[in-house]
Amino acid sequence: GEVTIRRALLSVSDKSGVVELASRLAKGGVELVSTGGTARALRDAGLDVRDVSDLTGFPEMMDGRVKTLHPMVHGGLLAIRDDADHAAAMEAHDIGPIDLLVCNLYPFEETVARGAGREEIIENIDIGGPSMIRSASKNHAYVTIVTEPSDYAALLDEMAENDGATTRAFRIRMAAKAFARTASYDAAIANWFAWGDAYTNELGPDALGATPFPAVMPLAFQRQAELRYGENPHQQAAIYVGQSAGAVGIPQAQQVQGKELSYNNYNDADAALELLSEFRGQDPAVVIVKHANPCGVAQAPSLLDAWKNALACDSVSAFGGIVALNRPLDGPTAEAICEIFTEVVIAPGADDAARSAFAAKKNLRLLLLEDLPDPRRQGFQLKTIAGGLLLQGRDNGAVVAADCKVVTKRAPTEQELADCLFAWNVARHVKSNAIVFAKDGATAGIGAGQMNRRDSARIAAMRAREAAEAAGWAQPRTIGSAMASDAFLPFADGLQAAVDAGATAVIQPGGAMRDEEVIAAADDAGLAMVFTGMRHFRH
Ligand code: 93A
Repeated sequence: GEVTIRRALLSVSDKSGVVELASRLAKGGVELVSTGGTARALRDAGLDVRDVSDLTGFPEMMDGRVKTLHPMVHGGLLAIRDDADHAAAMEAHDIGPIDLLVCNLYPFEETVARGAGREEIIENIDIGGPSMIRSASKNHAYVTIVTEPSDYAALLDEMAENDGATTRAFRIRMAAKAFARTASYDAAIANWFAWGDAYTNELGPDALGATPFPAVMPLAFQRQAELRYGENPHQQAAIYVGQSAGAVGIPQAQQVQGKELSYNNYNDADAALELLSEFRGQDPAVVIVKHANPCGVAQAPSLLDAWKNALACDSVSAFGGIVALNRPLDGPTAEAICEIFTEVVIAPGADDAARSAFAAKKNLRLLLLEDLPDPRRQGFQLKTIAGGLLLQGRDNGAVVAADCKVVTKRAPTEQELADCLFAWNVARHVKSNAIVFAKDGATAGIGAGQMNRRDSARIAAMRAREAAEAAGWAQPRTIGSAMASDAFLPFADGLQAAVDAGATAVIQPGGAMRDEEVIAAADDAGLAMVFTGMRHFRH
């Protein structure tokens, strides 16, 4: 079980903590062998180090591409110590055992992330390091592998507790970690070839076979945190982050105050951020999300008014919601938000007055995220199903005024068209079947997640009526509003729902068998209707 460490090979790109580790090893009588840069760092600190080139009898060559790829290294890592044949081979070739490998890799992921050129990226594909890590990990019966500076302390503790040796349990734990590291490293490389390089090199993605979906999907995500629990308390959960350059999302946000984000918080906050990103660079906008669906969205000249209008849409559902704003928070808006129970607030910044307003709400999580993600960015969405994975490109399709085809006798007024597009941009972020009424840059009623479109429309209209009662308005805001439907209205009854609610304009994809009937019903009621030609299912 226990193996005493007598000789260590250190070869690290990230040199943090390596001098401290090596001196502690040397003090314990461990012989140090090292590659060029690492050896230099150790020597500079006054340590006695043997060069790997001395061990192999070959110089490090070809710009360092070949330095440790040698039987003197891999024999020393892979030999089964108590196998007679292996021992004989070691004896015959004068191969000394290597008991500890400390190795971390050329920074491939970081090189890609900072937008380096192709040649530099290729040069940062580490070959010798992963080879050694795999050799050492395979032979964990005898060899200890450490791939992260954050594990140096654990290694030293382990050796201190075991008289300079490591236990089998420790070596297995470290080997598991090491193989996960080489797997994620190779996944990052494969991802870059498939989805990075393929789109920028002179051959283009067709060189890979004209599909953006590789035959085997490599995933390279790092665990950022373990979460208290999943969607329900009896489910375990964790959050992982990818390595893509310039990623902007909830995992990248700075948390200023409040408890740790829960699984549901991440999911809801992401939904809020994705919807808010539709208002990137536009007038002040506020999004309130509950259970991954918006329950109020508004845009106004002031952030405070946007908040009030968003809240007025459905103040019942907003309780315990997630609020996302596209402008730095000011004191009055923060105070207004504090009047109702809110789980998470996301904003690009918060002034002192806003921060002190929130400080009184210990549990409220305040997240700052300077940039909003580009709503039209490319990307992939992944979903697990029993026995498999579904992968699709993210829904980055966009509809602008020029795409809207007027199909009724009456064309929408400028205000109606603006409300149509506002409702449309919200509807695409509502779980299907989605119906959204909007007026004057604010949602008036939202119907989400129903199995038929007419029910979604009824719920949206009912919400608007209840909001009017709660606010003491003379009439619901659906009167004179625009209605958006995320997919085509299959029957005239969906259109009738808009008429009943008092809407004067409708935006929908069109393309149903009974479009003619739906258009006729709109004309009969004097409604203006536009077709987008694009639908936005979201389940
Ligand atoms: O270029 S390599 O793929 N060829 C090798 O033979 C090799 N051996 C170790 N890269 C190689 N390494 C890597 O060099 C290690 O994984 C480590 O990241 C780095 C340490 O180099 P230095 O000690 O010169 O800074």
